[in-house]
Amino acid sequence: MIIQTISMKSITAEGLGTLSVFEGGHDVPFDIKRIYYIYGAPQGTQRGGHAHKALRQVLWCPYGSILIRLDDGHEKSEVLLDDPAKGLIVEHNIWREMIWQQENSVLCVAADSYYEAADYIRDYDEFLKTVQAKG
Ligand code: T46
Repeated sequence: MIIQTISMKSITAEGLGTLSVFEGGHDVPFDIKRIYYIYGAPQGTQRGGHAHKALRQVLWCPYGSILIRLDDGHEKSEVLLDDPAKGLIVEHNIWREMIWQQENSVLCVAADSYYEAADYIRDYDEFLKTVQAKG
């Protein structure tokens, strides 16, 4: 499985912290239509457990540490988001799980489409059939 990460442009001002930035269509390979974020989760929280039929997203963790498990139906991989300037591109047809390594870690997501419940595959066997049918 090819893991696509981005290293955000980061500008540090002495004594004033760091500003990190990425742009849709430039630093990530799609335009951004929706942003959501997940916070207030205790350590050990596991979310996800689904794939998307078409949605493409970039995930990043501006605070804390979150393990992202990816599965394309053939191969599994893991990426640790523990650097506010690191982004992970998650393409469609990838089963994902997110596991909070640290309480109050924040997961931010920028997506290429508006929310659509019908775009989710929440059953793992259905996911496997979908990706295996595509070869
Ligand atoms: C994903 C991972 C990384 C909405 O109403 N609008 C939205 O834009 C989103 C993202 C969710 N929802 C509703 C649907 C559920 O009733 O919020 C509830 C929680 O969603 P879900 O259980 O899918 O949350 P996660 O953390 O398992 O997954 C989320 C995204 O849904 C998913 O697209 O890739 O984060």
